[in-house]
Amino acid sequence: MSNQIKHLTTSYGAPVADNQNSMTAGSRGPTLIQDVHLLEKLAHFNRERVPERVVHAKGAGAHGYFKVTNDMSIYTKAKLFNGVGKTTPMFIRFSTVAGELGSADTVRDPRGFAVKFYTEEGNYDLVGNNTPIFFIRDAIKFPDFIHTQKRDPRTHLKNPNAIWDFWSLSPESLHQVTYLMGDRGIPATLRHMNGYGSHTFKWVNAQGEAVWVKYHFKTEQGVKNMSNDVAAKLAGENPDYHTEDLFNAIEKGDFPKWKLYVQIMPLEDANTYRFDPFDVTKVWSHKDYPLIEVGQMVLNRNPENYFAEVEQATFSPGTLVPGIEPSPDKMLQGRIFAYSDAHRYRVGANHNLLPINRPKVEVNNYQRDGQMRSDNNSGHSVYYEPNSFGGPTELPAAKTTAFQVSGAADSVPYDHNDHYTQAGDLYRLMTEEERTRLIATIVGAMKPVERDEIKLRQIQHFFQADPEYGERVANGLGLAIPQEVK
Ligand code: HDE
Repeated sequence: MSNQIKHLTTSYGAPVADNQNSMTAGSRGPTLIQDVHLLEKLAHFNRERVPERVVHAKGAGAHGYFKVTNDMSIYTKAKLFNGVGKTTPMFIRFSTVAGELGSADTVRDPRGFAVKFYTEEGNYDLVGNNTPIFFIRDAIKFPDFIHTQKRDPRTHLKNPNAIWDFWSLSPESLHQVTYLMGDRGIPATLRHMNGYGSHTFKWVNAQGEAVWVKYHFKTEQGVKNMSNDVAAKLAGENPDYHTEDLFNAIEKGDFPKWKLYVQIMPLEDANTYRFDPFDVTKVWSHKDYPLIEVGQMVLNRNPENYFAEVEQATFSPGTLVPGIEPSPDKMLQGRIFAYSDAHRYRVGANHNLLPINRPKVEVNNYQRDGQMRSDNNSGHSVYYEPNSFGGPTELPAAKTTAFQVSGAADSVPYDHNDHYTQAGDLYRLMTEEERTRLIATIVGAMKPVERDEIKLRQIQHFFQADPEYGERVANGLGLAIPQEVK
Protein backbone atom coordinates (compact mmCIF):
# COMPACT_ATOMS: atom_id res chain seq x y z
CA MET A 1 0.00 0.00 0.00
CA SER A 2 1.59 3.30 -1.06
CA ASN A 3 2.05 5.60 1.96
CA GLN A 4 1.37 8.59 -0.27
CA ILE A 5 -1.11 10.96 1.48
CA LYS A 6 -4.61 10.70 -0.09
CA HIS A 7 -6.16 14.11 -0.58
CA LEU A 8 -9.76 14.73 0.46
CA THR A 9 -12.08 15.17 -2.54
CA THR A 10 -15.71 15.85 -3.34
CA SER A 11 -17.80 12.94 -4.71
CA TYR A 12 -16.85 14.13 -8.17
CA GLY A 13 -13.14 13.87 -7.36
CA ALA A 14 -12.19 17.53 -7.03
CA PRO A 15 -9.74 18.28 -4.18
CA VAL A 16 -11.24 19.84 -1.04
CA ALA A 17 -9.21 22.72 0.36
CA ASP A 18 -10.97 23.22 3.70
CA ASN A 19 -13.12 20.67 5.57
CA GLN A 20 -13.25 22.72 8.83
CA ASN A 21 -14.92 26.00 7.85
CA SER A 22 -18.02 26.76 5.77
CA MET A 23 -17.48 29.45 3.13
CA THR A 24 -18.92 32.77 4.45
CA ALA A 25 -18.92 36.43 3.41
CA GLY A 26 -16.27 37.60 5.90
CA SER A 27 -15.92 35.97 9.29
CA ARG A 28 -19.47 36.86 10.36
CA GLY A 29 -21.17 37.00 7.00
CA PRO A 30 -23.85 34.56 5.73
CA THR A 31 -22.78 31.17 4.34
CA LEU A 32 -22.30 31.15 0.57
CA ILE A 33 -24.51 28.84 -1.50
CA GLN A 34 -21.50 28.39 -3.78
CA ASP A 35 -19.85 26.27 -1.05
CA VAL A 36 -20.54 23.09 -3.04
CA HIS A 37 -18.49 20.93 -0.68
CA LEU A 38 -20.68 22.04 2.26
CA LEU A 39 -23.89 21.57 0.26
CA GLU A 40 -22.90 18.15 -1.03
CA LYS A 41 -21.77 16.96 2.40
CA LEU A 42 -25.02 18.00 4.11
CA ALA A 43 -27.24 16.77 1.29
CA HIS A 44 -25.57 13.36 1.11
CA PHE A 45 -25.79 13.04 4.88
CA ASN A 46 -29.59 13.49 4.63
CA ARG A 47 -29.70 10.56 2.19
CA GLU A 48 -27.52 8.03 4.04
CA ARG A 49 -30.44 5.79 5.07
CA VAL A 50 -32.17 3.42 2.65
CA PRO A 51 -35.55 2.13 3.87
CA GLU A 52 -34.95 -0.59 6.48
CA ARG A 53 -36.38 -4.05 5.73
CA VAL A 54 -40.05 -4.05 6.71
CA VAL A 55 -39.29 -7.31 8.57
CA HIS A 56 -35.88 -8.66 9.56
CA ALA A 57 -34.52 -5.12 9.78
CA LYS A 58 -31.87 -5.88 12.45
CA GLY A 59 -29.22 -8.24 11.14
CA ALA A 60 -25.61 -9.39 11.00
CA GLY A 61 -23.76 -10.91 8.06
CA ALA A 62 -20.66 -12.94 7.24
CA HIS A 63 -18.89 -14.44 4.24
CA GLY A 64 -17.81 -18.06 3.97
CA TYR A 65 -17.97 -21.15 1.85
CA PHE A 66 -20.01 -24.30 1.42
CA LYS A 67 -18.24 -27.61 0.74
CA VAL A 68 -19.96 -30.79 -0.43
CA THR A 69 -19.23 -33.85 1.72
CA ASN A 70 -21.83 -36.14 0.13
CA ASP A 71 -22.58 -35.94 -3.61
CA MET A 72 -26.24 -35.12 -4.27
CA SER A 73 -26.27 -35.59 -8.08
CA ILE A 74 -28.62 -38.57 -7.71
CA TYR A 75 -31.24 -36.05 -6.55
CA THR A 76 -30.27 -32.71 -8.09
CA LYS A 77 -28.25 -31.41 -11.03
CA ALA A 78 -27.56 -28.19 -9.11
CA LYS A 79 -23.78 -27.96 -9.47
CA LEU A 80 -23.19 -26.51 -6.01
CA PHE A 81 -24.37 -29.88 -4.59
CA ASN A 82 -22.56 -32.08 -7.09
CA GLY A 83 -19.26 -33.81 -6.35
CA VAL A 84 -17.61 -34.31 -2.96
CA GLY A 85 -15.25 -31.41 -2.31
CA LYS A 86 -17.15 -28.93 -4.52
CA THR A 87 -16.71 -25.59 -2.78
CA THR A 88 -18.96 -22.56 -3.32
CA PRO A 89 -18.49 -19.07 -1.81
CA MET A 90 -21.49 -17.83 0.12
CA PHE A 91 -22.75 -14.94 2.23
CA ILE A 92 -25.19 -15.26 5.13
CA ARG A 93 -27.35 -12.71 6.91
CA PHE A 94 -28.83 -13.52 10.30
CA SER A 95 -31.65 -11.33 11.60
CA THR A 96 -34.49 -10.93 14.05
CA VAL A 97 -37.97 -10.53 12.59
CA ALA A 98 -40.11 -7.90 14.26
CA GLY A 99 -37.64 -5.33 15.60
CA GLU A 100 -36.51 -2.17 13.86
CA LEU A 101 -32.92 -1.58 12.67
CA GLY A 102 -31.81 -0.34 16.11
CA SER A 103 -33.65 -2.94 18.19
CA ALA A 104 -32.06 -5.46 20.56
CA ASP A 105 -30.60 -8.76 19.34
CA THR A 106 -31.64 -10.83 22.37
CA VAL A 107 -35.41 -10.75 21.91
CA ARG A 108 -37.76 -13.74 21.74
CA ASP A 109 -38.24 -13.96 18.00
CA PRO A 110 -37.38 -16.32 15.15
CA ARG A 111 -33.99 -15.56 13.57
CA GLY A 112 -33.54 -15.07 9.83
CA PHE A 113 -30.99 -17.44 8.31
CA ALA A 114 -30.56 -16.13 4.76
CA VAL A 115 -27.85 -17.77 2.65
CA LYS A 116 -26.65 -16.54 -0.76
CA PHE A 117 -24.58 -19.16 -2.63
CA TYR A 118 -22.51 -17.62 -5.46
CA THR A 119 -22.66 -20.74 -7.63
CA GLU A 120 -21.13 -21.37 -11.07
CA GLU A 121 -24.68 -21.29 -12.46
CA GLY A 122 -25.69 -17.98 -10.89
CA ASN A 123 -26.75 -17.12 -7.34
CA TYR A 124 -28.87 -19.47 -5.28
CA ASP A 125 -30.62 -17.92 -2.22
CA LEU A 126 -31.89 -20.13 0.56
CA VAL A 127 -33.79 -17.62 2.72
CA GLY A 128 -34.78 -19.45 5.87
CA ASN A 129 -35.14 -19.06 9.60
CA ASN A 130 -33.77 -20.80 12.68
CA THR A 131 -37.14 -22.60 12.94
CA PRO A 132 -38.23 -25.43 10.62
CA ILE A 133 -41.80 -24.09 10.57
CA PHE A 134 -43.68 -20.77 10.46
CA PHE A 135 -46.75 -19.18 12.08
CA ILE A 136 -48.99 -19.09 9.02
CA ARG A 137 -49.28 -21.04 5.79
CA ASP A 138 -50.80 -18.65 3.24
CA ALA A 139 -48.91 -15.55 2.09
CA ILE A 140 -52.14 -13.56 2.09
CA LYS A 141 -52.06 -13.53 5.92
CA PHE A 142 -48.45 -12.28 6.24
CA PRO A 143 -49.12 -8.50 6.37
CA ASP A 144 -51.82 -9.08 9.01
CA PHE A 145 -49.55 -11.34 11.06
CA ILE A 146 -46.65 -8.89 10.92
CA HIS A 147 -48.94 -5.98 11.89
CA THR A 148 -49.61 -7.84 15.17
CA GLN A 149 -45.87 -8.27 15.74
CA LYS A 150 -45.15 -4.58 15.16
CA ARG A 151 -46.38 -1.45 16.98
CA ASP A 152 -49.97 -0.57 17.80
CA PRO A 153 -51.05 2.26 15.44
CA ARG A 154 -52.34 4.36 18.38
CA THR A 155 -49.90 3.75 21.25
CA HIS A 156 -46.86 2.92 19.08
CA LEU A 157 -46.20 0.11 21.59
CA LYS A 158 -46.07 -3.67 21.11
CA ASN A 159 -49.59 -4.96 21.73
CA PRO A 160 -50.02 -8.41 23.33
CA ASN A 161 -53.79 -8.20 22.71
CA ALA A 162 -53.18 -8.13 18.96
CA ILE A 163 -50.49 -10.82 19.10
CA TRP A 164 -52.62 -13.35 21.02
CA ASP A 165 -55.89 -12.39 19.31
CA PHE A 166 -54.35 -13.21 15.93
CA TRP A 167 -52.66 -16.42 17.13
CA SER A 168 -55.81 -17.64 18.95
CA LEU A 169 -57.79 -17.09 15.72
CA SER A 170 -55.10 -18.83 13.62
CA PRO A 171 -54.71 -22.35 15.09
CA GLU A 172 -52.12 -23.21 12.43
CA SER A 173 -49.74 -20.93 14.39
CA LEU A 174 -49.74 -23.22 17.46
CA HIS A 175 -46.73 -25.31 16.44
CA GLN A 176 -44.48 -22.29 15.80
CA VAL A 177 -45.84 -20.48 18.91
CA THR A 178 -44.80 -23.49 21.00
CA TYR A 179 -41.38 -23.46 19.33
CA LEU A 180 -40.99 -19.69 19.79
CA MET A 181 -42.06 -19.66 23.46
CA GLY A 182 -39.73 -22.60 24.17
CA ASP A 183 -36.02 -22.47 24.90
CA ARG A 184 -35.02 -22.03 21.24
CA GLY A 185 -36.95 -18.75 21.09
CA ILE A 186 -33.83 -16.88 22.24
CA PRO A 187 -30.57 -18.36 20.90
CA ALA A 188 -27.46 -17.86 23.07
CA THR A 189 -25.64 -16.58 19.97
CA LEU A 190 -26.19 -16.72 16.21
CA ARG A 191 -23.54 -19.46 16.13
CA HIS A 192 -25.43 -21.76 18.52
CA MET A 193 -28.64 -22.17 16.55
CA ASN A 194 -29.74 -24.27 13.59
CA GLY A 195 -31.03 -22.93 10.29
CA TYR A 196 -33.80 -24.29 8.07
CA GLY A 197 -35.09 -23.70 4.56
CA SER A 198 -38.48 -24.24 6.28
CA HIS A 199 -40.39 -24.69 3.02
CA THR A 200 -40.49 -27.76 0.85
CA PHE A 201 -38.59 -27.29 -2.41
CA LYS A 202 -38.16 -29.50 -5.46
CA TRP A 203 -34.85 -31.02 -6.53
CA VAL A 204 -34.45 -32.30 -10.12
CA ASN A 205 -31.54 -34.44 -11.33
CA ALA A 206 -29.91 -34.50 -14.77
CA GLN A 207 -32.38 -37.20 -15.93
CA GLY A 208 -35.34 -34.92 -15.09
CA GLU A 209 -36.34 -37.03 -12.06
CA ALA A 210 -37.73 -34.91 -9.19
CA VAL A 211 -38.07 -35.25 -5.42
CA TRP A 212 -39.32 -32.96 -2.65
CA VAL A 213 -36.67 -31.64 -0.30
CA LYS A 214 -36.35 -29.84 3.05
CA TYR A 215 -33.09 -28.24 4.25
CA HIS A 216 -31.58 -28.43 7.75
CA PHE A 217 -28.41 -26.55 8.81
CA LYS A 218 -27.24 -28.14 12.07
CA THR A 219 -24.86 -25.95 14.07
CA GLU A 220 -21.53 -27.64 14.86
CA GLN A 221 -21.19 -25.34 17.86
CA GLY A 222 -24.13 -27.14 19.50
CA VAL A 223 -27.54 -25.58 20.19
CA LYS A 224 -27.37 -23.20 23.15
CA ASN A 225 -30.17 -20.90 24.27
CA MET A 226 -30.52 -17.84 26.46
CA SER A 227 -32.82 -17.44 29.47
CA ASN A 228 -35.41 -14.65 29.64
CA ASP A 229 -33.48 -12.90 32.44
CA VAL A 230 -30.10 -12.88 30.69
CA ALA A 231 -31.78 -11.83 27.45
CA ALA A 232 -33.58 -8.92 29.11
CA LYS A 233 -30.37 -7.77 30.81
CA LEU A 234 -28.39 -7.90 27.57
CA ALA A 235 -31.17 -6.16 25.63
CA GLY A 236 -30.50 -3.19 27.91
CA GLU A 237 -26.75 -3.44 28.45
CA ASN A 238 -25.64 -4.59 24.99
CA PRO A 239 -28.45 -4.61 22.41
CA ASP A 240 -25.98 -5.74 19.73
CA TYR A 241 -24.73 -8.75 21.68
CA HIS A 242 -25.34 -11.33 18.93
CA THR A 243 -23.89 -9.07 16.24
CA GLU A 244 -20.77 -8.48 18.34
CA ASP A 245 -20.37 -12.17 19.21
CA LEU A 246 -20.48 -13.26 15.55
CA PHE A 247 -18.03 -10.53 14.45
CA ASN A 248 -15.56 -11.27 17.26
CA ALA A 249 -15.67 -15.03 16.77
CA ILE A 250 -14.79 -14.71 13.08
CA GLU A 251 -12.25 -11.96 13.75
CA LYS A 252 -10.31 -14.23 16.14
CA GLY A 253 -10.50 -17.20 13.75
CA ASP A 254 -13.14 -19.17 15.68
CA PHE A 255 -15.06 -19.85 12.45
CA PRO A 256 -18.66 -21.00 13.04
CA LYS A 257 -19.68 -24.08 11.08
CA TRP A 258 -22.93 -25.80 10.17
CA LYS A 259 -23.56 -29.21 8.61
CA LEU A 260 -26.22 -29.12 5.90
CA TYR A 261 -28.64 -32.07 5.74
CA VAL A 262 -31.71 -32.64 3.63
CA GLN A 263 -34.85 -34.69 3.96
CA ILE A 264 -35.90 -36.25 0.65
CA MET A 265 -39.53 -37.19 -0.11
CA PRO A 266 -40.48 -39.11 -3.28
CA LEU A 267 -42.79 -36.96 -5.42
CA GLU A 268 -45.77 -39.32 -5.13
CA ASP A 269 -45.63 -39.43 -1.30
CA ALA A 270 -47.03 -35.88 -1.27
CA ASN A 271 -50.45 -37.28 -2.25
CA THR A 272 -50.73 -39.64 0.70
CA TYR A 273 -48.55 -38.19 3.52
CA ARG A 274 -50.59 -37.67 6.70
CA PHE A 275 -49.62 -33.98 6.76
CA ASP A 276 -49.67 -31.61 3.81
CA PRO A 277 -45.95 -31.56 2.89
CA PHE A 278 -46.40 -28.04 1.47
CA ASP A 279 -47.81 -26.64 4.72
CA VAL A 280 -44.93 -24.68 6.26
CA THR A 281 -46.55 -24.85 9.72
CA LYS A 282 -45.79 -28.61 9.78
CA VAL A 283 -42.62 -30.73 9.70
CA TRP A 284 -41.89 -34.07 8.09
CA SER A 285 -41.10 -36.76 10.64
CA HIS A 286 -37.40 -37.61 10.59
CA LYS A 287 -38.45 -41.24 11.04
CA ASP A 288 -40.37 -41.05 7.77
CA TYR A 289 -37.70 -39.05 5.93
CA PRO A 290 -34.32 -39.25 7.67
CA LEU A 291 -31.66 -36.57 7.40
CA ILE A 292 -29.08 -37.04 4.66
CA GLU A 293 -25.78 -35.18 4.97
CA VAL A 294 -24.91 -32.81 2.10
CA GLY A 295 -21.99 -30.64 3.18
CA GLN A 296 -20.52 -28.06 5.51
CA MET A 297 -20.93 -24.30 5.66
CA VAL A 298 -18.05 -22.34 7.25
CA LEU A 299 -18.16 -18.59 7.99
CA ASN A 300 -14.60 -17.25 7.80
CA ARG A 301 -14.71 -13.57 6.81
CA ASN A 302 -16.40 -10.52 8.28
CA PRO A 303 -17.86 -7.80 6.08
CA GLU A 304 -15.47 -4.93 5.38
CA ASN A 305 -18.38 -2.51 5.35
CA TYR A 306 -21.74 -3.17 7.03
CA PHE A 307 -23.89 -0.95 4.82
CA ALA A 308 -22.32 -2.16 1.54
CA GLU A 309 -22.47 -5.86 2.38
CA VAL A 310 -25.21 -6.42 4.95
CA GLU A 311 -27.70 -3.55 4.59
CA GLN A 312 -27.59 -3.74 0.78
CA ALA A 313 -27.69 -7.55 0.59
CA THR A 314 -30.85 -8.74 -1.16
CA PHE A 315 -32.05 -12.34 -0.82
CA SER A 316 -35.01 -13.95 -2.50
CA PRO A 317 -36.52 -17.47 -2.45
CA GLY A 318 -37.01 -16.91 -6.19
CA THR A 319 -33.24 -16.76 -6.79
CA LEU A 320 -32.89 -20.36 -7.96
CA VAL A 321 -30.47 -22.36 -10.11
CA PRO A 322 -31.13 -25.33 -12.42
CA GLY A 323 -32.01 -28.42 -10.39
CA ILE A 324 -33.72 -26.47 -7.59
CA GLU A 325 -37.35 -25.43 -8.07
CA PRO A 326 -40.26 -24.15 -5.97
CA SER A 327 -42.93 -26.39 -4.49
CA PRO A 328 -46.61 -25.33 -4.47
CA ASP A 329 -46.20 -24.14 -0.82
CA LYS A 330 -48.43 -21.02 -0.79
CA MET A 331 -46.06 -19.13 1.49
CA LEU A 332 -43.11 -19.87 -0.77
CA GLN A 333 -45.11 -18.84 -3.82
CA GLY A 334 -46.01 -15.52 -2.19
CA ARG A 335 -42.43 -14.90 -1.10
CA ILE A 336 -41.19 -15.40 -4.67
CA PHE A 337 -43.03 -12.22 -5.60
CA ALA A 338 -42.52 -10.28 -2.36
CA TYR A 339 -38.74 -10.35 -1.97
CA SER A 340 -37.68 -8.98 -5.33
CA ASP A 341 -40.47 -6.43 -5.04
CA ALA A 342 -39.02 -5.40 -1.67
CA HIS A 343 -35.52 -5.15 -3.17
CA ARG A 344 -36.67 -2.96 -6.06
CA TYR A 345 -38.32 -0.65 -3.55
CA ARG A 346 -35.63 -0.70 -0.84
CA VAL A 347 -32.39 -0.85 -2.84
CA GLY A 348 -33.41 -0.21 -6.47
CA ALA A 349 -34.15 -1.93 -9.77
CA ASN A 350 -30.46 -2.69 -10.32
CA HIS A 351 -29.80 -4.14 -6.83
CA ASN A 352 -28.17 -7.23 -8.37
CA LEU A 353 -25.41 -5.03 -9.78
CA LEU A 354 -24.17 -4.21 -6.28
CA PRO A 355 -20.98 -6.15 -5.41
CA ILE A 356 -22.60 -8.12 -2.57
CA ASN A 357 -25.47 -9.27 -4.79
CA ARG A 358 -23.66 -9.60 -8.08
CA PRO A 359 -23.28 -13.19 -9.29
CA LYS A 360 -19.76 -14.51 -9.79
CA VAL A 361 -20.67 -15.65 -13.29
CA GLU A 362 -21.20 -13.61 -16.46
CA VAL A 363 -24.64 -11.99 -16.64
CA ASN A 364 -25.99 -11.75 -20.21
CA ASN A 365 -29.48 -10.41 -20.79
CA TYR A 366 -31.43 -7.65 -22.49
CA GLN A 367 -32.31 -5.72 -19.34
CA ARG A 368 -31.13 -2.14 -19.83
CA ASP A 369 -31.03 1.23 -18.01
CA GLY A 370 -32.86 1.88 -14.72
CA GLN A 371 -31.53 3.95 -11.83
CA MET A 372 -27.93 3.45 -10.63
CA ARG A 373 -26.98 1.34 -13.62
CA SER A 374 -23.41 1.07 -12.29
CA ASP A 375 -22.04 -1.28 -14.98
CA ASN A 376 -21.62 -0.42 -18.65
CA ASN A 377 -25.29 -1.22 -19.32
CA SER A 378 -24.16 -3.88 -21.80
CA GLY A 379 -22.38 -1.29 -23.91
CA HIS A 380 -23.50 -1.21 -27.53
CA SER A 381 -24.37 -4.90 -27.65
CA VAL A 382 -27.63 -5.94 -29.25
CA TYR A 383 -30.50 -4.94 -26.97
CA TYR A 384 -33.41 -7.13 -28.09
CA GLU A 385 -34.16 -10.79 -28.72
CA PRO A 386 -34.56 -12.59 -31.12
CA ASN A 387 -31.85 -10.93 -33.18
CA SER A 388 -29.41 -11.65 -35.99
CA PHE A 389 -26.41 -10.12 -34.24
CA GLY A 390 -25.15 -12.88 -31.92
CA GLY A 391 -26.90 -11.72 -28.74
CA PRO A 392 -27.23 -14.14 -25.80
CA THR A 393 -29.62 -17.03 -26.51
CA GLU A 394 -31.71 -19.30 -24.29
CA LEU A 395 -30.35 -22.52 -22.74
CA PRO A 396 -33.23 -25.04 -23.13
CA ALA A 397 -31.52 -27.53 -20.77
CA ALA A 398 -32.13 -25.03 -17.93
CA LYS A 399 -35.90 -25.37 -18.38
CA THR A 400 -37.92 -25.82 -15.16
CA THR A 401 -39.53 -29.27 -15.15
CA ALA A 402 -43.17 -29.33 -16.25
CA PHE A 403 -45.68 -30.58 -13.69
CA GLN A 404 -49.38 -31.40 -13.67
CA VAL A 405 -51.87 -29.08 -11.95
CA SER A 406 -55.53 -29.84 -11.24
CA GLY A 407 -58.65 -28.25 -9.72
CA ALA A 408 -60.65 -25.08 -10.35
CA ALA A 409 -58.99 -21.65 -10.05
CA ASP A 410 -60.41 -20.43 -6.74
CA SER A 411 -59.49 -19.13 -3.24
CA VAL A 412 -59.01 -22.57 -1.74
CA PRO A 413 -58.26 -23.38 1.93
CA TYR A 414 -55.91 -26.19 2.94
CA ASP A 415 -57.59 -29.56 3.37
CA HIS A 416 -55.27 -30.84 6.14
CA ASN A 417 -56.17 -29.09 9.38
CA ASP A 418 -54.69 -31.07 12.23
CA HIS A 419 -52.86 -28.25 14.02
CA TYR A 420 -52.57 -30.09 17.34
CA THR A 421 -50.65 -33.35 16.81
CA GLN A 422 -47.29 -31.77 15.92
CA ALA A 423 -47.60 -28.98 18.50
CA GLY A 424 -48.47 -31.60 21.13
CA ASP A 425 -45.58 -33.81 19.98
CA LEU A 426 -43.22 -30.85 20.41
CA TYR A 427 -44.57 -30.25 23.94
CA ARG A 428 -44.26 -33.95 24.84
CA LEU A 429 -40.67 -34.01 23.50
CA MET A 430 -39.69 -31.39 26.08
CA THR A 431 -38.15 -32.26 29.45
CA GLU A 432 -40.01 -31.19 32.58
CA GLU A 433 -37.60 -28.23 33.00
CA GLU A 434 -38.18 -27.14 29.38
CA ARG A 435 -41.97 -27.38 29.85
CA THR A 436 -41.80 -25.36 33.06
CA ARG A 437 -39.85 -22.61 31.28
CA LEU A 438 -42.24 -22.76 28.30
CA ILE A 439 -45.33 -22.37 30.51
CA ALA A 440 -43.72 -19.51 32.47
CA THR A 441 -42.83 -17.67 29.25
CA ILE A 442 -46.32 -18.11 27.79
CA VAL A 443 -48.04 -17.05 31.02
CA GLY A 444 -45.79 -14.00 31.22
CA ALA A 445 -46.55 -13.09 27.60
CA MET A 446 -50.32 -13.66 27.93
CA LYS A 447 -50.85 -11.95 31.32
CA PRO A 448 -51.19 -8.42 29.82
CA VAL A 449 -53.94 -9.59 27.43
CA GLU A 450 -57.04 -7.68 28.55
CA ARG A 451 -59.83 -9.96 27.35
CA ASP A 452 -60.29 -13.39 28.97
CA GLU A 453 -62.10 -14.48 25.80
CA ILE A 454 -58.80 -14.25 23.88
CA LYS A 455 -56.86 -16.03 26.63
CA LEU A 456 -59.43 -18.83 26.84
CA ARG A 457 -59.48 -19.29 23.06
CA GLN A 458 -55.67 -19.68 23.07
CA ILE A 459 -55.75 -21.99 26.12
CA GLN A 460 -58.14 -24.26 24.25
CA HIS A 461 -55.54 -24.65 21.50
CA PHE A 462 -52.85 -25.53 24.06
CA PHE A 463 -55.28 -28.01 25.65
CA GLN A 464 -56.10 -29.68 22.33
CA ALA A 465 -52.37 -30.09 21.69
CA ASP A 466 -51.91 -31.65 25.12
CA PRO A 467 -54.28 -31.43 28.12
CA GLU A 468 -51.37 -30.84 30.52
CA TYR A 469 -50.10 -28.01 28.26
CA GLY A 470 -53.50 -26.29 28.39
CA GLU A 471 -54.09 -26.94 32.11
CA ARG A 472 -50.70 -25.50 33.11
CA VAL A 473 -51.17 -22.31 31.07
CA ALA A 474 -54.74 -21.91 32.43
CA ASN A 475 -53.51 -22.33 36.00
CA GLY A 476 -50.75 -19.82 35.40
CA LEU A 477 -53.34 -17.31 34.22
CA GLY A 478 -55.84 -18.14 36.97
CA LEU A 479 -58.42 -19.38 34.46
CA ALA A 480 -60.27 -22.71 34.15
CA ILE A 481 -60.40 -24.85 31.02
CA PRO A 482 -63.98 -24.44 29.68
CA GLN A 483 -66.01 -27.62 30.29
CA GLU A 484 -67.00 -27.91 26.62
CA VAL A 485 -63.31 -28.31 25.71
CA LYS A 486 -62.61 -31.13 28.14
FE1 HDE B 1 -39.76 -13.05 4.83
N1 HDE B 1 -39.61 -11.23 4.06
N2 HDE B 1 -41.66 -13.15 4.23
N3 HDE B 1 -39.99 -14.89 5.66
N4 HDE B 1 -37.89 -13.00 5.36
C1 HDE B 1 -38.49 -10.45 4.06
O1 HDE B 1 -37.74 -9.24 2.19
C2 HDE B 1 -42.26 -12.33 3.34
C3 HDE B 1 -41.13 -15.69 5.66
C4 HDE B 1 -37.13 -14.03 5.87
O2 HDE B 1 -31.63 -11.00 5.53
C5 HDE B 1 -38.66 -9.21 3.27
O3 HDE B 1 -35.82 -8.19 1.66
C6 HDE B 1 -43.57 -12.78 3.00
C7 HDE B 1 -40.81 -17.04 5.98
C8 HDE B 1 -35.79 -13.62 6.06
O4 HDE B 1 -32.36 -9.69 3.89
C9 HDE B 1 -40.07 -9.29 2.76
C10 HDE B 1 -43.78 -13.92 3.73
C11 HDE B 1 -39.46 -17.07 6.21
C12 HDE B 1 -35.71 -12.30 5.65
C13 HDE B 1 -40.52 -10.65 3.26
C14 HDE B 1 -42.60 -14.14 4.48
C15 HDE B 1 -38.97 -15.73 6.00
C16 HDE B 1 -37.02 -11.95 5.19
C17 HDE B 1 -38.36 -7.94 4.01
C18 HDE B 1 -45.04 -14.78 3.78
C19 HDE B 1 -38.59 -18.23 6.65
C20 HDE B 1 -34.50 -11.38 5.69
C21 HDE B 1 -37.25 -7.30 3.29
C22 HDE B 1 -45.28 -15.47 2.53
C23 HDE B 1 -38.72 -19.39 5.81
C24 HDE B 1 -33.65 -11.59 4.48
C25 HDE B 1 -36.84 -8.24 2.29
C26 HDE B 1 -32.44 -10.69 4.62
C27 HDE B 1 -37.34 -10.68 4.64
C28 HDE B 1 -41.69 -11.12 2.85
C29 HDE B 1 -42.45 -15.20 5.43
C30 HDE B 1 -37.59 -15.37 6.21
C31 HDE B 1 -40.99 -8.19 3.24
C32 HDE B 1 -44.53 -12.09 2.00
C33 HDE B 1 -41.79 -18.19 6.06
C34 HDE B 1 -34.66 -14.47 6.60
O5 HDE B 1 -40.08 -9.24 1.39
